[in-house]
Amino acid sequence: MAAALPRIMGILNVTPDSFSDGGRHADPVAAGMALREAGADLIDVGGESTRPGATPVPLDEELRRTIPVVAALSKAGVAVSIDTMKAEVMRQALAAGAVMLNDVSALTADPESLAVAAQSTARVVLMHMPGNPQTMQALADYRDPAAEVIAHLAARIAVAESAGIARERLIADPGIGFGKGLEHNLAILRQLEAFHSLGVPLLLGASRKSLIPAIAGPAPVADRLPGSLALALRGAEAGVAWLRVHDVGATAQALKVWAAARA
Ligand code: HH2
Repeated sequence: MAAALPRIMGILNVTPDSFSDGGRHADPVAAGMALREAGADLIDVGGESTRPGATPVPLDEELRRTIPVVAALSKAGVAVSIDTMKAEVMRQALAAGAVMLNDVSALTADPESLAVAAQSTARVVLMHMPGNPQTMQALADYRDPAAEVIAHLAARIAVAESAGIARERLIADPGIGFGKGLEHNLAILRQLEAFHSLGVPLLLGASRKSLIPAIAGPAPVADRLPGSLALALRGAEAGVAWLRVHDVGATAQALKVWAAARA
């Protein structure tokens, strides 16, 4: 029997400065519902851009942006994850109904986030990023990118487990574009299967990222759907459990057609 298709995490950035959809949603709740209609299994709500060099957002502002959206979508029966590095945002998002915590710092940025995650029953995405969004590109230095990212994620999984987060709740993500140059991203994508050695489901977030024009030539963010689909299918081929994408309907179609046309 063919392996299960990846599930789709639809991106809902409620930020003025996200690299691809910043400031686009006049009504974020309606935008989230539309992503669900288009085939998203879960909506990832984020109130702080993590693009290289992005300005950190104060706690109050991040709460103001995200919590009403998490609450409204959860109330409408939509599964929601919260994309944050702040324990208090996690805490309030969980209280508002979030079922997944997505932390690009793998629960390192805030000393309280391990405990908040441990006390919840939510799924937890641990992503690889060296340093933080301000410093990560300067830290893009690897001899064997895939092996080093796997080792970092294995260490974070061990820390999470010792803090009381059951392995069954963990998801690992190589963090495409986070403190990585083109060659590093490509090495990881080519060796994606090796990440299964971590023993937890995998998530891939490559949608609209700058490796696409770096590979294929200049394309503004709005014109990166073909490359995004190619990367989503690479993730599916490698057996990732989750794809984090902006273009939910197009990704769902690509996955269905790809799966049907395989043996
Ligand atoms: N990428 C971004 C943000 N959060 N979370 C996970 N788990 N994996 C990723 O690859 C990932 C992520 C960056 O993309 P986006 O949300 O579109 O932009 P921004 O950070 O500028 O809001």
